[in-house]
Amino acid sequence: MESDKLMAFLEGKRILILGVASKLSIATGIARAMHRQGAELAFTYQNERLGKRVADVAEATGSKLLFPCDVASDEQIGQLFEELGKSWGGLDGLVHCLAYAPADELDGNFVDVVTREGFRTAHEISSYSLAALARAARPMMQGRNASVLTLSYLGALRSLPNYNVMGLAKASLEANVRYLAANLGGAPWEIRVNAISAGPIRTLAASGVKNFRKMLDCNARQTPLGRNVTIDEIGNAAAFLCSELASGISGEILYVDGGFNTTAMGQLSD
Ligand code: NAD
Ligand code: 0WE
Repeated sequence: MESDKLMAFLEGKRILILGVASKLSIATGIARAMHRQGAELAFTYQNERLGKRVADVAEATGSKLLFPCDVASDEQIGQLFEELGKSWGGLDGLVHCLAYAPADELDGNFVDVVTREGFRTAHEISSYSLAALARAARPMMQGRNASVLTLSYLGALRSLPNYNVMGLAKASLEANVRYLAANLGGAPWEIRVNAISAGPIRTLAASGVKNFRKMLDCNARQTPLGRNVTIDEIGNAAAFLCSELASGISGEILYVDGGFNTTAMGQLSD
């Protein structure tokens, strides 16, 4: 117990987490890891349907701060920080763990299924929202070595079946990280902005995807670690990036994928 205490590296930090939808969410793994490191947490939920499950995760991580926020709404983004400001004077971390494209955009050849409307929605929810949230949070995050973190995927850089317009939105999200890092790094803001590019994990968002089981098996076999990563492993890397241990890191995309992105030809099977 004593040694746990010595190791806690988010003690005294207040961190807002967006994107919990279930106990399997990557945001849930991040919340648990940050809680273990002594952070104080607040959460948002997209709608009332998800509110109960977010409340369970909040309770398990010692938090009573829950706010609605659908990132499609400028009003809800503004309201979120107005309400959060009533409990917390400052904010040390913002964790953006959400993405959305209409389901029919993620099934078939990109060139056949992409639409103007699906493209707009995917980019608005999955990338634009990071800039909108960072701008709204900026006054609360100013001058305290705060950090913004988002979640990306290798489909930003490589094409793969069915990921389609989400790949374009993740490419935009990664550029978004670099521009926000450039704008918010210096005085008076001193805010770091980074992304974790996670390997595939079975979550609610993934369960809607055709053949996801097959993809997970194929991915595990081609990964240097020989297995897929867990939400707790993403959580530990996220806790590090939002801590003083990462004070020199900004504009970075950190791969937490068991090494998958570093290989070619995978493993030869006989
Ligand atoms: P998840 O379904 O648990 O979480 C997705 C979240 O997005 C949900 O909480 C949902 O409420 C939220 N969301 C969607 N539209 C929203 C909106 N308009 N307003 C507010 N919230 C909204 O799935 P997950 O896999 O944990 O996804 C979290 C992040 O991780 C996403 O950015 C995803 O792209 C990324 N990611 C996932 C994987 C994977 O394989 N699961 C791999 C790499 C990156
Ligand atoms: O970013 C993601 C998932 C993003 C996602 C998933 C859905 C499914 C349900 C965004 N929008 C929706 N909309 C829905 O209606 N991942 C990295 C996980 C993922 O999703 C894939 C993948 C992988 C990996 C979709 C196709 C191919 C691979």
